[in-house]
Amino acid sequence: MYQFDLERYEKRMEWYQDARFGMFIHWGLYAIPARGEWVRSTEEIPKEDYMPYFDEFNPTDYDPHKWAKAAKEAGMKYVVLTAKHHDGFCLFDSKYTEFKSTNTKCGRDLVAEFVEAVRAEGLKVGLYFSLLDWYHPDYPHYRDKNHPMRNNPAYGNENRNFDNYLQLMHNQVREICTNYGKLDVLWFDFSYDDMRGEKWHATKLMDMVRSLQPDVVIDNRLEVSGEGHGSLAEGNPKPYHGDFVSPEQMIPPNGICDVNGKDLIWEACVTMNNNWGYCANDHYFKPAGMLIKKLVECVSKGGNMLLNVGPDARGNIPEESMAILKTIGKWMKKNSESIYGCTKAGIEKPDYGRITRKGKKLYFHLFENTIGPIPLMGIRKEEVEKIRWLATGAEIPVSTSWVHSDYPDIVFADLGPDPVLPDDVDTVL
Ligand code: FHN
Repeated sequence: MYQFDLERYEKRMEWYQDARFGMFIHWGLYAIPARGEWVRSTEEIPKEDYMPYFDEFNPTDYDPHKWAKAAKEAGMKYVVLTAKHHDGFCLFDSKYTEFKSTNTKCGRDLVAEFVEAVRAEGLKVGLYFSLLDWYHPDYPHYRDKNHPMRNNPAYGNENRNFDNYLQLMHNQVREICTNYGKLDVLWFDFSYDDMRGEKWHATKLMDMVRSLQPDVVIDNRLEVSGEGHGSLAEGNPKPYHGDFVSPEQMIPPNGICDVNGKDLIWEACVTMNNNWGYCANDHYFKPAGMLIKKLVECVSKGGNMLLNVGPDARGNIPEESMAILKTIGKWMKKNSESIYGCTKAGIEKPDYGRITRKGKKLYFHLFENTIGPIPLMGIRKEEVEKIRWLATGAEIPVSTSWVHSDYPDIVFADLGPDPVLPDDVDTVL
């Protein structure tokens, strides 16, 4: 009978909760059509029309050391790569399929090179594995009246042996858990409708994963999708509930807790533009300052942020993404102390920004200028030992003049002239 081992769970989650910030990488054949990772589905591309991309795939610029360095310089502590996405193409040398990178012109085990490069930069290694597989003849197509492809008779589900598919899926998960060293994160994706839990033989799968990678951190998508919180949140954890909740393209308004109000571990996965996989005509990229504020928001609510890049068909991270990573890294160089190992502050969010906490230290992130002194709401003067600008270490003297007589629990930190430009996020200790 499955027993949720709280002590072991909390131990394996320590590094993950300290890390707070990771890189997601969506990369594969779909980088060639360059219209996002769902292109085969959304454009109803038959297998015979998708295979030319397989024949062509040869990412001559692929250098995962560059990717790992970019993640490290951005202040990211872990990197999660799509070892296999829904199109079924394996970036690793699976013996259970011919649809893999080692059978393309490049002939390389892209995952093997990736894990080696990420570890060389001292970062934690994560692999994403799709539960869906549009290439496998026994994977059923999702019948959806609102989706043209799924009503196409060519996509019928007759004569499919789902157990055959599950055998392949479990075998491939065993391969990635066996052949690539110690994994730090395993990111399954995703459950939907009745395709969840034991439909994937999830208990058996989780038992196998835990036997091979006992301390790997696993997401909750054997059970739910990006919207759901799953059985851990409902107080009746299933064997496959996973270790963290994985909200997608959104930051939960108040963090995530279970039915008893206990905080749950969560990670918001976020794209830089509007696509996970490379999309040549998606030129809207979220400003770096906004993404910094979103990272602070996640941490101020007790969560992580997994920020995505989608490399192109040659293996290069788009220039727009690299520029964003550099700007974030510049901010993190001065302010990462207010991110790593931090969590909710336990006091009300000020209207000018957000607060993170690490032990007895509070980090006030000033997202907008205030008129005059900055009220450190919810703080009593006698509680304040010192105030410093995090970026420079400069003292901001705490003096009685800052305790507002009408609001005794407010300490004003008088930071002198405007300290914060609209897009420049800075932090006062
Ligand atoms: O369908 C996938 C999608 O392509 C992408 O991988 C995201 C990332 O979290 N997960 C699924 C959608 O929820």
